[in-house]
Amino acid sequence: MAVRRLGRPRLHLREVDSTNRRARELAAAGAAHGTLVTATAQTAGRGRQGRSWSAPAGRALVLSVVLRDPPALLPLVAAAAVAELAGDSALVKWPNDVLVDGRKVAGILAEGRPQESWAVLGIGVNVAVRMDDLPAGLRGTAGTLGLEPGDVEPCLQRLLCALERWLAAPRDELLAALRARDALANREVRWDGGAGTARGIDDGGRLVVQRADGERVALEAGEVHLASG
Ligand code: BT5
Repeated sequence: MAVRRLGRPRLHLREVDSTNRRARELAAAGAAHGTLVTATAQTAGRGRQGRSWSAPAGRALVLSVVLRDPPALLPLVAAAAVAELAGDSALVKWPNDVLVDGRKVAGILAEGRPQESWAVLGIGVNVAVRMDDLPAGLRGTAGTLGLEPGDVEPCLQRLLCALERWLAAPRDELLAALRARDALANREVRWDGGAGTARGIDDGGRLVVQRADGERVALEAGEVHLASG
């Protein structure tokens, strides 16, 4: 079996503002592929587009890993790995929200420097989070794996193994796995600039959406919302 490269070296912090911010510093300073930053408590976790991520101390998995020469579909690779961790019933809301019973159990933030060919992949998973641990505004949409604090570290190890496998997997396998877990398939959605029905993920990892007039558009990136919620 191939030697696992993700997670070595590992910097574990008792408390940090954002593991992604810390890992980006390390990446910019030349950290090796696989360098991992984890934390027990993250006080200013970041989401996409300036949003924030809540991670109740000791109950959530928060990690950031430095990747050299990351694949083009990194967010989808990460989503496949996180969905595997979250179990057979987990679905992926393109491009990278992982849902269980329609609730978001994990968030993924891939940031990079294409010109320097590195990325920092940040993942937060609600491993043992109870709804009362989260801000009231999230209790209607957030979900949890429902495990115990002692499961955070085993989940990290499982996730790193899954990530390594999906990073090495052929694109058609990755896309097949995501299509089998597509939370948006045939659902009514809204996106920046339109509304319509989601029609699956194409061979380039784009989300295909169909407008009411029948025209199909492939979305490269960005926000897609379920029209019903
Ligand atoms: C994400 O952004 O979902 C990416 C989150 C990435 C967090 C990890 S933790 C380790 C690493 N270090 C960091 O600083 N970040 C990464 P986005 O798709 O923009 O979603 C953000 C939204 O998710 C928020 O505006 C909330 O509505 C919701 N949210 C925040 N915390 C949540 C939680 N614990 N569970 C479920 N939903 C949450």
